[in-house]
Amino acid sequence: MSKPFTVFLFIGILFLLGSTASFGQSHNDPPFLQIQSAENPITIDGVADETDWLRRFDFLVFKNGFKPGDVEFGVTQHLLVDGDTYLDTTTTIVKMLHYGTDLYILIDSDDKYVNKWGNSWEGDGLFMKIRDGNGIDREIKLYFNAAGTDPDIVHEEQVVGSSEGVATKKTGTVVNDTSQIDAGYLAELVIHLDVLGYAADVEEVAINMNIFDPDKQTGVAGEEWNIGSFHKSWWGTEWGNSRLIRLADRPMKIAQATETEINLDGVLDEDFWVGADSVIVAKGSYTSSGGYYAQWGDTLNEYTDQSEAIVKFKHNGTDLYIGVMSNDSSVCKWSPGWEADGLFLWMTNKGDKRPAARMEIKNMYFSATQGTGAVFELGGAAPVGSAVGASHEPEGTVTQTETNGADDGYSLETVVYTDYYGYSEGDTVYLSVVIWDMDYASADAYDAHISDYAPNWWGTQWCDVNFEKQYLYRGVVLAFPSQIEDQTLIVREFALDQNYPNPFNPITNIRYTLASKTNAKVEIFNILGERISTLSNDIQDAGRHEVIWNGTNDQGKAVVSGIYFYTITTPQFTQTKKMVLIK
Ligand SMILES: [Ca+2]
Ligand SMILES: [Ca+2]
Ligand SMILES: [Ca+2]
Ligand SMILES: [Ca+2]
Repeated sequence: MSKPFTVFLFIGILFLLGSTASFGQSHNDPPFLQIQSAENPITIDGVADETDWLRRFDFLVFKNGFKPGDVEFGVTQHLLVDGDTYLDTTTTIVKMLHYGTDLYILIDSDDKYVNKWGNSWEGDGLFMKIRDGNGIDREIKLYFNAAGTDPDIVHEEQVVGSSEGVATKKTGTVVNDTSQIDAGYLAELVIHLDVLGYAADVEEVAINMNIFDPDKQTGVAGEEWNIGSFHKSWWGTEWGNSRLIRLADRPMKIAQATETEINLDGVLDEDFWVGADSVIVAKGSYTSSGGYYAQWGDTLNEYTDQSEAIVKFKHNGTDLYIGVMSNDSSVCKWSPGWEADGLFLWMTNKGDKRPAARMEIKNMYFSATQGTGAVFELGGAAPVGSAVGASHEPEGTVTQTETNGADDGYSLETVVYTDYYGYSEGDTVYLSVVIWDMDYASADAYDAHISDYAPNWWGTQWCDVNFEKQYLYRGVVLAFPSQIEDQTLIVREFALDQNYPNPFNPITNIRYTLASKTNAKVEIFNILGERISTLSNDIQDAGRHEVIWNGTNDQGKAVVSGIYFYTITTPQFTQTKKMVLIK
């Protein structure tokens, strides 16, 4: 055993002691929210008429006794202080989006009494803290605290210029007046993360958030406890521990050019797939837009599996190559309906981001016969012959049955002939990617007490509550061979990121940054320090890079569950991190 492996073992022990890795997400008090990129900047005017607000994505509901739904998340805790017999019933919805480093927050309240809390410094509205780029929590407030008849909302911030907030009163709302029932208020807030010291590639920000709701007050001293009541609720703890927002969802990916013809067999073993620009389509991902999770069979069941898929992009001329690797543990069709596991693409014609008719490309497990592969279909207005596809199921996967134990996922290759849609090399192809995930839905084993249903997406097609409107398409650039991998990212120093997902089964994504053009070797080691696999070893450009490890060794054999290490070695820099494979 050579010297570096002792170091690996030592790091491993430290990680074992300190690791509490978890990537599940509860519908009450979620530890993080996945924040979708808005298609356009939001106008901060207290009017939520932007299409981006109408789309379907995760949001918080601050309400006493709230029951969470598919995308509606309950917050951490509530406190109701009731000075008389009045029982507050306010619902406050908080939605978040981002556009680059601008974080948008929408507050939609149906508060029956919008007012200042007696003559104190408090009042109805939002009180939050956001951790800045130096790790310091900064307060931002947007609340009705001015005295007198019907004042406007007050905006306060600790870091000057870091935010802007505007509210409108709903029709019938008069602030600091108890003579009638109010209809509530609507507020918009933007937080400029760059002003708070974050770089353009910020992925995660810690916040906590309080909604304060005093009622039956007119802003007069002495009313606080004698007449009124207040309800407050918060996400995080009231002023302490934080929750995370994940705001990657980059709306653009770069399909690098290859001159190698794809072998269309569903197996992503062509050299060009290594390091291809990709999106991890999954709940809580830093790169995809969102999704939802439904247990249609039985709301009481405990099954919470949500598969993760990596979607990769390359191109050869105007042929767009799309590769999918999924760790789906139950590969099947949803036997009560038409839906099935797999890839569902919506295409656009060049210059038309709001197509009049659906253009569908499906590479999905529609055949209900046990052991069958994915079925490739063009649907809607997609031109005949405009795409082809194939699937591959590893040995451990037997589709359309649950009786042989958990499946080992699947992989897909799809080629879209984008010239059918009017695109040329160098263009940005607008499309929407959905990865469907039905579990325990096979006709021979459908179990209403277990089955579930979880589409996740990049872009989105069914994004409003009616599943049919407010389309959102993401861009894939058919890059000329000379184009830089990702011009939007700022390269500062060498870095090796934590793999994602982690723990994983069996696919994980390893990202790193090179400060200069150099030879970069990425290798996988087991806990004994034996090299399992070499993922890359060549001269690479400065910038962000990523490689996928699919849980196999250099001989293509699947490795066992356990702790593994990945290491990057360049002439200037070397670093090792731990990851956990759980089957
Ligand atoms: Ca607005
Ligand atoms: Ca109130
Ligand atoms: Ca292939
Ligand atoms: Ca599935």
